[in-house]
Amino acid sequence: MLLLGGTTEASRLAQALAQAGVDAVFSYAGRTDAPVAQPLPTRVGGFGGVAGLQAYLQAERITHVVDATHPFAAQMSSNAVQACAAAGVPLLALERPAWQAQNGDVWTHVADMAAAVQALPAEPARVFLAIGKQNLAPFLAHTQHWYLLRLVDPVLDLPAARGQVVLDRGPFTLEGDRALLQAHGITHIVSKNSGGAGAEAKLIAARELGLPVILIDRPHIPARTVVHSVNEVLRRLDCAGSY
Ligand code: 3Y8
Ligand code: NAP
Repeated sequence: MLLLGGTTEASRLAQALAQAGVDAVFSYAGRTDAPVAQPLPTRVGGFGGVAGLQAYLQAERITHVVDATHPFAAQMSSNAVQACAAAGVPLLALERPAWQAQNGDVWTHVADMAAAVQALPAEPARVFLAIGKQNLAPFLAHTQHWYLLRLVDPVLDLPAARGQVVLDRGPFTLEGDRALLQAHGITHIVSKNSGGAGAEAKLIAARELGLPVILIDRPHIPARTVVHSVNEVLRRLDCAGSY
């Protein structure tokens, strides 16, 4: 089995597969300097597009692929759909449901990053940009705002007047995110609708503090079989070894 990872759910599935003695390999893109170690043999780096992934599936005699990548890893997921179809290898996606607004949430849903930039107010705000290190430039171009950035690796810094970088890998805690929002006097949060428990703390803290959240919709991913739990993946694997 090839497990396309990089999320909390992928790490949980890796634990279950290792315990079950499944012959699986864990795959990271290599986006961070020192990703969390996994209890499975691990490969790091791209495959080289659809063709590269198809060649990998054939060379490694992969019989099952689980795509447990992040909902915003749309290119990887699209490549997996195409390469698995071409190679005739069953594909299963392990995906967490999108977050749904609850009482007290002050959410503005936007379609993409550009729309998120436009959704910020004209007057100066103190914005927690919890979107990682990509896509920052369009936000920073609006110089009236002060930005709090949370990154995994120390890849950039900001002058104090423009904002501050916090290095943290997550999964995050409610206590930690509430303290972060209060310590920096945050007035707005920008977040992807990642779903899952690992990134949810900031939204719960925002609800408690009555802070507005600009929530970016997930990108489109081509149709594939989707399950929402590690147990469902294992159940499908057990049934005659096919999905
Ligand atoms: C390299 C592996 C685990 C997985 C943990 C989850 C939870 C913590 C929340 C905030 C939001 C953000 C970001 C985030 C979260 C989990 C999960 C998740 C968001 C690691 C990891 C890799 C990455 C890549 C990284 C991106 C960035 C996105 C930071 C490891 C820690 C913002 C997404 O510096 C970079 O280039 C970072 C790139 C893609 C988004 C971006 O566009 O910048 N994730 N994150 C994976 C690989 O190489 O294949 O380093 O250990 C994994 C996790 N990140 O095992 O417990 O499951 O979602 N990751 C977002 O959701 O908006 C942080 O700060 O509140
Ligand atoms: P992406 O834009 O969908 O993928 C870009 C390219 O990166 C892919 O075409 C592939 O390269 C390579 N790649 C992506 N994930 C890979 C994996 N697990 N193993 C091997 N190669 C991979 O991906 P992304 O959004 O940059 O995400 C990269 C990683 O970070 C993924 O593991 C994802 O689960 C994790 N992550 C992403 C986010 C996010 O917000 N995007 C959040 C949390 C975690 P080739 O075409 O060369 O094969």
